[in-house]
Order: sequence, then structure tokens, then C-alpha cells
Amino acid sequence: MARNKITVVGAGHVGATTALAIVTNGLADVVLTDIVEGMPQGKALDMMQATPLIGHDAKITGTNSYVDTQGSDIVVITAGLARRPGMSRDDLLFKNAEIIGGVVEEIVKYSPDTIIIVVTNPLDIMAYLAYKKSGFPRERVLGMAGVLDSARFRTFIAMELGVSVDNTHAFVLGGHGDSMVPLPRYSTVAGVPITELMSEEQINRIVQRTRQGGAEIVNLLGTGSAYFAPAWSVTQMVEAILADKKEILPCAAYLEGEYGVEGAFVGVPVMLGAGGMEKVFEIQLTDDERTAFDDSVAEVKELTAKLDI
Ligand code: TXD
Repeated sequence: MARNKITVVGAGHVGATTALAIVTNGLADVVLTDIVEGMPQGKALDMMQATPLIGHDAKITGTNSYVDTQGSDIVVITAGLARRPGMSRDDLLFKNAEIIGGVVEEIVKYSPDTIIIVVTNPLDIMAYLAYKKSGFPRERVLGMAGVLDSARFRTFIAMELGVSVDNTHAFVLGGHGDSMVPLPRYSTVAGVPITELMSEEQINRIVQRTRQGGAEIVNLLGTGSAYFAPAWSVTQMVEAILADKKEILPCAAYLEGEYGVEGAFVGVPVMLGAGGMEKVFEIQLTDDERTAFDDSVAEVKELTAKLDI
């Protein structure tokens, strides 16, 4: 049986770590590509030399040419600039739009049937751009943000209550920005909503920390942004698709009327399987949650409008 092939575009912090996470989990062969010459080749070779120790026979190819990406099952796009302290995700808009536009053109040429997972910020807008540029059906273009945001929320819940992260489940909706909408009512420990386990003050504190989760790490690192949890978040999506799991995960998806949103990429729970984004999973929102979600969607739409797509 032929092994699956995943291309990761951008061999920087998130890209290289994603390649390693995919190989560590034994999911697929990986092609790692970047515009910097030698760097993806060097990282790929280093990772190949880790495979005897990891215990998986993955082939990892480093390249500067899209020819090597031909026939990929999934393409993960991490190419672009990362945030520096004081920079918002939106500052990255124009520079990264240029990069993503070029990358998508090449991807489509060599892998017309692939599923694209966009990671580059500002996430929802870059996913929208990839969707429009690729001409793919919406099922085959996704953005990664919600899995990361909810992993952060889950981590903080586990830390706050002193329980295993395995027992936690969390829902985060909306755009991947400071307006994201963590949903405590749907966030649970061993099936019990956290609203029954924590005070309002505790919940507000960890909701706020989740919203600022990316910035907290940017400020600590001084240069660049988070990459370990982002890489494993992408890998969870990759696994759900390759294994046709029908797993419900929060992802940025193109909405066509669901949640009352028409024609925008926003973070919502979706079902991931072999077809990519197979279904938008709709949940009931209270008035307050609805308002926060609508505000977040408005912010995404406003930013999208700045790009002439
Ligand atoms: O939740 C999320 N979606 C995110 C998003 C979580 C973490 C990081 N997030 C964003 O991913 C971040 O704001 C950036 O926009 C991307 C990549 O972050 P990373 O930390 O990996 O940035 P690096 O280390 O600077 O790597 C980017 C690489 C670098 O090696 C460049 O040479 C390369 O991208 N690059 C390109 N590769 C291919 N093709 C083109 N055109 C290109 N331009 C730059």
C-alpha cells in the first residue's frame, strides 16, 4: 500500500515541527518546502536521521521545488512571516497574502485533488484567500486555529482544576484573534460543564488567558511565535482526515449560511474525514455567545475586505 504524502510549505518553526509531529505519529511521508535554499533539505535530512529512533519508516524530503510536492494528499501551508512583539496578526495581512497567493498557485498545479490546511496568519483571511485562489470546493480548504485555541483552553482548565488534560474538552468559536469566543458552557471536565466546577472569576481568567494565549508566548519568546502546540494541532487535523475519522474539531471553514454567516471563513466545529471538511456541526448559542460570535465574524469580514480578492 502506498503511503500517504503530506507537503508542508514553509520549513520554519511551525512547518518543521509539524513535519516532525506527522512522522512521530507515523502518519505519512512528508515533503518540506521553503524558499530558503538548503534549509528544508537540512532539516529533512536531520529528521530522516531521527526516524530509526522514532521507529517509523517515513521518507522526509526537503526541497525548494514544487515538482516534489506532486500528488500530495494534504498540503499544510505555514509559509509567511510570524508575529513579533507588539505586532498584531493583522499587521501580517498584506505581506502574507502575497506569499499565500503564490504558494496556492503552485500547489494547485501539482496537487489538484489535495486538501489544503492553512496555518499562516491572519488565519481566517489567509484561508479565505487560499479558498478563492485554489478554486477548490469548500470541503478541501481549512484553516487551523480552533484546535490550538481549544488545546490552550483545555490546558488552562486542567491546570486550574488539577486534573488530567485527557479529561478536558473545550470549545472555541469565531475568528483566530483576540475576539475568539471560548464557550465555557460547552467546555467540560469528564463530561461536566466547567460552569459547574469553577467560579465565574476563575472562568473569566482562563478565558482571557486563552484569548491572549498566542500573545503571551510571543512576548516570552521575544522573536517569533508559538510552534509546538500549533504543530500538534495541525497533526490532529491531518490524522482525522487521513484516517477518515469523522472527528468533530473546531476549524476555520467557509460558511454558506451556517451560523447565519454567508461567505466567510470562521472558526466553527466541523466534521473532518477523508473528504476534508465534510460537515459544519451547528450548536445552539445563547444571546451573549451569539453576540460575541457575531462581533468576531464582523472583525474577520472587515479584515477580509481590506484584501482585494
Ligand atoms: O494558530 C495558528 N494558525 C498559528 C499561526 C499558530 C502559530 C503560527 N501561526 C502563523 O504561522 C504565524 O503567524 C506565521 O504566519 C506562520 C508561520 O509561523 P512560523 O513560526 O513557522 O514562522 P517562521 O519560523 O518564520 O517560518 C516561516 C517560513 C520561513 O522558513 C520562510 O522562509 C518561509 O516560511 N517562507 C516561504 N516558504 C515557501 N514559500 C514562500 N513564498 C515563503 N515565504 C516565506
